[in-house]
Amino acid sequence: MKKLIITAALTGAEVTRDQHPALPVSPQEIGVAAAECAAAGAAMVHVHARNPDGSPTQDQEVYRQIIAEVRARCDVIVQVSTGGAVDMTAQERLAPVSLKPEMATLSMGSVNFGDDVFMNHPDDMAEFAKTFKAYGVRPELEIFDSGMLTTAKRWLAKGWLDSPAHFDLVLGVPGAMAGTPQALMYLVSELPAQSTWTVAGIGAAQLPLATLAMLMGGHVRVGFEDNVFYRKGELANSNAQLVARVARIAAELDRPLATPDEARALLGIR
Ligand code: KMH
Ligand code: ZN
Repeated sequence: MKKLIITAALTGAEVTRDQHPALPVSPQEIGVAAAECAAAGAAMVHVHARNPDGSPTQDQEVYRQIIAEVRARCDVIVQVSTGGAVDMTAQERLAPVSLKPEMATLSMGSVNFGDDVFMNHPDDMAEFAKTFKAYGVRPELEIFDSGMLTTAKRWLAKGWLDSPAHFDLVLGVPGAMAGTPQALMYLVSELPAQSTWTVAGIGAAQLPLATLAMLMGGHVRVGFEDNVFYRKGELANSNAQLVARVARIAAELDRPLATPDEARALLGIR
């Protein structure tokens, strides 16, 4: 059966300690959370950096510390964010790529993001894609809406992105594509052949879309960045608790979990 890559999106840029008191914020807390998620079955962590006051930052030094704290504890793939937060400049967002992380996110277009706009000007995206290539960083293409997939396909055809690509289908952001099975099935039907993909369902969409993705042969992202609840009205204890639930369902669905090295092979990470 096809191995399942679980990604834990540990912190994000928007979630606050008011929303979840156990949100990992410091590099050390992120390292500890990553190790707990690895023990629960995650092969990858998606990380965002924060300042000591909890505000989001793309400071390279903080990312360097995060990667070191994770590496000191476990062998999961560390995927850094270049999405950052909505008010950051493109140059700011790109900073952690020069650390040559194994993987980084690359958003494929602009979208309303709650009450804000997540801007990804084509010129900035082209600069991101060039920089990823220069540093040998494998991109995960973030798809928040269907037009972004059309753009990704154009860029793959031009050679601005390498094939086969790996996609993250982010569904349920207010202002973007809905967190529904229909939306997931449509996007998957439009993916280029040979692509790999994962789904990040936001809020209440996390568990149903994760389960559907496992059935469809895709991979799964869970974690506090996308959802802090275990079920309606009940906070999850930890990121690892959300990973462990997916791992249990995966066992029932005959999707053995990929180790970090198996995930590297599946995703074409050198
Ligand atoms: N914080 C969002 C505006 C990513 O990590 O690449 C963008 C985001 C995507 O989180
Ligand atoms: Zn993110």
